[in-house]
Amino acid sequence: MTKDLFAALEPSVELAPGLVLARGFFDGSAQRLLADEIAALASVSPWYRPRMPRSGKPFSVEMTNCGTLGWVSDIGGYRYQPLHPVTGEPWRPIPALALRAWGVFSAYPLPPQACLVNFYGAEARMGLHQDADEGDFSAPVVSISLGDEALFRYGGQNRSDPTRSVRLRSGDVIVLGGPSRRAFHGVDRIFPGTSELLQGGGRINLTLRRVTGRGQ
Ligand SMILES: O=C(O)CCC(=O)C(=O)O
Ligand SMILES: [Mn+2]
Repeated sequence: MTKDLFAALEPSVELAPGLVLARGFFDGSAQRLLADEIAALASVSPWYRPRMPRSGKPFSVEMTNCGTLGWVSDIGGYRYQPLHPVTGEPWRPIPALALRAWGVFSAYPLPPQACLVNFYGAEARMGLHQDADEGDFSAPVVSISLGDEALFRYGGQNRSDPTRSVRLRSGDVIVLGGPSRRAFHGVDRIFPGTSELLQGGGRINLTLRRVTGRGQ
């Protein structure tokens, strides 16, 4: 499997300082394995629809997590927590294939603690935001795309900075590190029917994160 995985690897492109796109990092068989692992984990840590802090407005994406901590959002705010907000059970371990991407791209000595898993149906999107709820910005965020293609928008450290867009495909990995660790980013739309990986269509995105600093 290792050989297959790396056979598909194209050179990474630095879209902006610290913002790296590794096209096709996961080949078809690795994508299949990872999608099956996500389906298995979602059967015990089910998808739920988070809500915006204060307004309580539902997200258009559904979420679950794996790892020791999961990112959740509800009327009370954003936070990381060790238990699924609906079942009250601990999150499942992060799949080994996802950890492999962290090992290749993070340049960080410790494993990720959190892996947020987003599901985008045909109409789902994610507004421009920063990943800023973590205690250590020296670790990057490593993001894996599976299923339908997505229009990913990225900008600078300020919401008003100019943005550019790139179309992400199944198997691509994006790394938000260094000067781009807190770059604004979001998903404007997905392109239904562009992948047959997920039964019923849609897109899954996994983001691997370090939540606490090295000494914590
Ligand atoms: O779906 C994506 O590609 C990005 C997801 C994201 O930015 C997040 O979950 O914080
Ligand atoms: Mn994000």
